[in-house]
Amino acid sequence: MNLNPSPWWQSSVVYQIYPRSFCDSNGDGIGDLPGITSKLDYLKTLGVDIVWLSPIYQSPNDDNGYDISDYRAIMPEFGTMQDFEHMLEQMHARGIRLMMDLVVNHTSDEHEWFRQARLSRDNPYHDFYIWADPVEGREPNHPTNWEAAFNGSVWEWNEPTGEYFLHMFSKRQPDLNWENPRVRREVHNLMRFWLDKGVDGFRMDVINMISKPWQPDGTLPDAPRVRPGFLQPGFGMSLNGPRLQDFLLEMKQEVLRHYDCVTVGEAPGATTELARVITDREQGALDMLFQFEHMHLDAQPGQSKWHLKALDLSDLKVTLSRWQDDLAESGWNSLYLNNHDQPRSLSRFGCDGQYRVESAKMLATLIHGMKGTPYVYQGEELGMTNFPFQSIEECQDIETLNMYADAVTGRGIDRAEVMQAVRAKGRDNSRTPMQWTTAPHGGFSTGIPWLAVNPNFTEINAAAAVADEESVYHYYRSLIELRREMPVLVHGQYALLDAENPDVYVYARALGDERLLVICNFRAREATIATPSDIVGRAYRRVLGNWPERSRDASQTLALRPFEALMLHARVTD
Ligand code: TEU
Ligand code: CA
Repeated sequence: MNLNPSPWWQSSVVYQIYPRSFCDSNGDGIGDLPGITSKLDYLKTLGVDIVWLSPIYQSPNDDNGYDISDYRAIMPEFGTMQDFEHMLEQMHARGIRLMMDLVVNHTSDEHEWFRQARLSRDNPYHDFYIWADPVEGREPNHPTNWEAAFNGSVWEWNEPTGEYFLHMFSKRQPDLNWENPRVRREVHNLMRFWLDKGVDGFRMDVINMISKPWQPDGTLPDAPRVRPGFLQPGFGMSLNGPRLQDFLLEMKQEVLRHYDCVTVGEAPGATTELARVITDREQGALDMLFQFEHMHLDAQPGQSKWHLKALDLSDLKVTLSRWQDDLAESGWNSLYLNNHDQPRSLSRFGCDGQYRVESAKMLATLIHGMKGTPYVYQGEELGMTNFPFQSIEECQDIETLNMYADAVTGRGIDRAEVMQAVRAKGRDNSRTPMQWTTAPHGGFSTGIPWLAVNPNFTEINAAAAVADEESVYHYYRSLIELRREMPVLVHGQYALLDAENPDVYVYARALGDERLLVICNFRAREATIATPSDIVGRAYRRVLGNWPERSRDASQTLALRPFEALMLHARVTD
């Protein structure tokens, strides 16, 4: 056992708010800070410990706030600095901590640094960004062949200086040059600005992209050619670069270690080896990472997320178990199935029709039973579903819009086929407004919401869920409460059981003589498992389940109903 007491964020549950879609207080159709403040009692009753707020800073909203033009100002649509301070005070008054989004791999092209940087090669801010000359004798003459995350080249021409600048996302999100110590100092300063205001930590956007793979001659390498044409997948080229650790350890030394705060680094392409190093309690720089391996399991291997594939449950077992096992001794996991970039997990891995409630609870059980810090994304606790997008006009997300244009206009792919991918994977699925009541627009706004509310709000909404003891909401409440009551949920060792079962995910948590068994049927039909040996012939207690309790004999097999989830507790003293 670790001699140091366990830090507060290890026994916490985090709730993510996407401010644009949470609650609109003034009828302009856009969620805002006073709207969030008005719902804090709802979050308090749910029981969450930390709120992660997606970006609320000044931004032209090319990527909904992930393109920041002033790190110290609040986006006027969301409110004022007074609104922010009031919200923070009200959170703290309820014992809820606040984790801010830190987006410092790139800025907006409207940030003052970039406005200056693009003016001339000798501007003092020029070196805040990443520039390269055209390559003579190649067509196109781009410095590398990388395709941006939101389609097109990562290189955009800047006429005044006669150079290209690098943008891993949209061309309005230029990447910062982390090799420049002045950039790092500016980032440290803005982090201190928010920590000194009293915020309790950061979720760091694509933080493992900040170190680029510079070659000795000062250029960046081409991506391997995996398909015809000039542009090749470029995202992976900028992940886990050579100086990532240096930059993060410096950030810890300069800023993080001076505050009692929590950090989670968003890290696509992170391996467990990297996570062990980065999230080691003594030597590491961050508390935990968002890894993405389990988010790629329903895409064709080696293809983009839009190439759909049904989830094979055994892939999910292998992946999540590896993260549990490899981080058992050092490092810490974050646990999630949803966020503002992912479709609703219920529609994705469960069933959003007949067994909506059962499968939402089943997926919640899977995640909240594991070792790590669970994240709940707004509306997940209501069992919100994907949106039935029929046409691209209903979408707002830059990733989806660019992909659609590239596929339909650029490559002549059938619209219906592309819309099928948008319905399955588009980021707007999770960004539709929070469904509060049966009032027009789900009670999210008295005006016209910036993105349409899912028509199923009449049935799926917070008011109905709070009133119904059997709702998904109350199940989440129970799970969150259990984490507070049962140390085995926080600290227990994880072990996968019945690995070969194609329908049911079963695992155990062990702490001292305590055993907690988590059993999740992923199918819309009955299934059977071998009774876990820890409970064979033993008295055990059903801690939680999503179907009415029924008596079970102590036989060798255990029968499960459609999407049934169980948490069973036993002591193995005898
Ligand atoms: O996401 C980065 C990321 O790797 C993704 O999940 C990304 O959305 C991907 O394209 C999904 O297919 C972060 C933010 O969470 C996302 O909202 C931003 O758009 C992105 O960084 C750029 O800041
Ligand atoms: Ca508003």
